Amino acid sequence: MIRRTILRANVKLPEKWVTRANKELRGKRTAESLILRSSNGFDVKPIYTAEDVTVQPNLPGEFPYTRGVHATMYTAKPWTIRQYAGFSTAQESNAFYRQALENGQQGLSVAFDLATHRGYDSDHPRVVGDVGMAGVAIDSVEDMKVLFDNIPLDKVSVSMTMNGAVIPVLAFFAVAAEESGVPQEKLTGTIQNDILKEFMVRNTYIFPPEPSMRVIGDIMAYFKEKQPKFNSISISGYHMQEAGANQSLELAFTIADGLEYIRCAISRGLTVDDVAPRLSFFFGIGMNFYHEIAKLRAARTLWATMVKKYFNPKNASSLLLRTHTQTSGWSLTEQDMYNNVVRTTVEAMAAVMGGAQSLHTNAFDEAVALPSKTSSRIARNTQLILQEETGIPSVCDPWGGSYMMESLTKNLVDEATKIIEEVEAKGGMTKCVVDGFPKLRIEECAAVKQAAIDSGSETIVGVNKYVNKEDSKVETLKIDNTAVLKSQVERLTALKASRDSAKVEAALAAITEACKDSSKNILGLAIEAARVRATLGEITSAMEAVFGRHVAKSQVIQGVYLDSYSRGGEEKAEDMKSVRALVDQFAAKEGRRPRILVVKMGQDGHDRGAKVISTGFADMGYDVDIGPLFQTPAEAAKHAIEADVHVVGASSQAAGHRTLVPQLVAQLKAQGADDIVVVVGGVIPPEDYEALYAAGVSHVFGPGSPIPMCAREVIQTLIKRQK
Ligand code: 2CP
Repeated sequence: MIRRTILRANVKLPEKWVTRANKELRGKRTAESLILRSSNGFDVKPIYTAEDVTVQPNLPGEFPYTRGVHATMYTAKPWTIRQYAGFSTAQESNAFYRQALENGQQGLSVAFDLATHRGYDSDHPRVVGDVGMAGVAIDSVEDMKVLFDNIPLDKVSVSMTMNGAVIPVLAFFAVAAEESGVPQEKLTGTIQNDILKEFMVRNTYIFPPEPSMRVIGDIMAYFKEKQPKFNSISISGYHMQEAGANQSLELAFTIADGLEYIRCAISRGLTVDDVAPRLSFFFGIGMNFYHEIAKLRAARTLWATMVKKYFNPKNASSLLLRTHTQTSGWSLTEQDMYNNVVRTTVEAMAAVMGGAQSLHTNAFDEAVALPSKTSSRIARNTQLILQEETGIPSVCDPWGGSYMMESLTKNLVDEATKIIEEVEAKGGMTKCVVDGFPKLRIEECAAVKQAAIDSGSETIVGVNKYVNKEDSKVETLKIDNTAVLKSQVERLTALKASRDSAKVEAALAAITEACKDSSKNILGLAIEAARVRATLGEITSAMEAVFGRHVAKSQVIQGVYLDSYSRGGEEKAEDMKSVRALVDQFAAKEGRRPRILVVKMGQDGHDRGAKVISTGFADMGYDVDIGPLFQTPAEAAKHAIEADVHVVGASSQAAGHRTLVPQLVAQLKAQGADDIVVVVGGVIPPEDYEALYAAGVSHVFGPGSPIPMCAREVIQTLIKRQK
């Protein structure tokens, strides 16, 4: 059963104020009607007073660190400007990093392509559409050396967003540094390595949950001995927010994941103080300004309190929640794209007013493409302006003591505590992830939010209100996927021809053996394999031989979209009914409901859009089938034919559509099913529409397309075909 997360603040308003407010409102509204009840499940009162504050927080640097992990915070050292980037080849990404560092960036953050994330070498047939597209392609230590060429790894800290193929990537990094003269003990940075949230939302896992936790245990143990300055995990709520979680779910599941990682370390014979000081966090920062600041304050409070309660560490550093933050990618819109600069600035302000240690600001064009040089510069400069022009860093926890901020912080702590206790009662996050309850809670939140936007009850400027009718076309960066693929395949061929195959085979066999024997450390052996030039795909396969590859189950939630959309008013309820009537009309003639298969092809695991669309279409009477993640076009076509669908809807968030969708259409045709209508939705730049139509796609729905409109256009097409 799905339970709605609603945080009802103390909605008592001061009597004296209510009298004044009602007088001012002259009977047009009541004072109580000014309480904001937003779709994220939180109430915000129009006025807060001393009565709302039950706890006055300690100073920054004091338990439970609500006001910050350092006494001096940004007055002594501002947050790190750490922009997440990577695309195409290692050579191109290296040039980009070096220029960014020259222009004010302070730390690096590597984005790998989806093939690398999922443990495939660039020449694997499953990844033709993914190589170099959403990040940089890394197949071996040779690529890693090019990536960091002329970057001093003993001075610049490096974050790497890697979870599935974390073992080969860490191994390549260590060997690349070693061969450039920097020993492992001097390396500073962070590896994301947060596999639990991958099963909930991000989906770039490789192995099933239990062996994945074994891998994390190995990494923590290895770092303690050999790479002690490196943060062993970046426990990430960011992706939960991107997938639709509200602040309390994001907070609770992230903190609960952190507790589970400490338990994992303890089960390996480590102590809380061996690992907790090098656990770091990562939160998303969206447009809910006050709550986002409160969320970071609540996160520090919760972590310190819970780690003390469950593990009672001796080292105070074990209690500190240090966090990276990123402005919300989901809040960016394709429509009137320059509005995104403003959104990102507001979100960045919330992140630093909340006391983040490190920040990535999104580029305004990321709603449709990888950032261009210009948009990357504006994103970086947004942070430089906040640091150097505004005076914001000159005060620690500037909102501390505000009636509203202290009240919101406490509400979030209380609500998240309830959810964490629910998780603990179920046996912790690994168990919850396996039974799927966090994923469903987040998906439900996403459907409610989307319906509120589609119905107009929540405003998105330029999308559902104040729409710009003039042309505001923006030039976006294009990656030549075919050229990157060709260059990677050539590099792989040359590597394989030049190495000692017997040594590679022995190193890989040792990894496979270690996967069967938990007293051995897989990372240590992978470093040996990287030294003799084993590839990322080979190291992954050596592990997969024992661990297997995880296949997730997808479920469609029903009812919540309809419910939330209908709250947008009578006109909206009628709108849904009229789509439903068309669906019924089709079904009456066809003898069955219109059936749609929603597919995700390639290695793109971002499934928020696919899930929300499935819920919305199901609520409008469609029969919905969701394909498993990571299908090839041939597999998707076969699935569509076997499920006897009328429509295939391909959801694309990682630029794979240009290669994969034409292949899907061709596969349907080749398998004699060209009567199946193909529609595409997601992050599709306008200049790609024509090519998709030419390939045989019937509709393209870009970001911000309301679901009832999509459902209506699709059913109208099906009805036309019936005649
Ligand atoms: C900082 N320091 C201070 C003070 N401030 N010392 C005294 N007084 C102060 N006021 C010290 C710290 O203790 C630390 O030293 C050093 O300065 C560096 O500061 P930091 O605050 O730790 O910053 P950092 O090195 O940048 O580290 C920040 C994080 C780290 C959060 C701990 O984990 C990090 O950089 N994470 C980034 C993760 C990331 O980029 N992820 C990519 C997301 P010591 O270390 O000696 O204590 S993109 C993901 C995409 C979207 C995806 O996943 O798909």
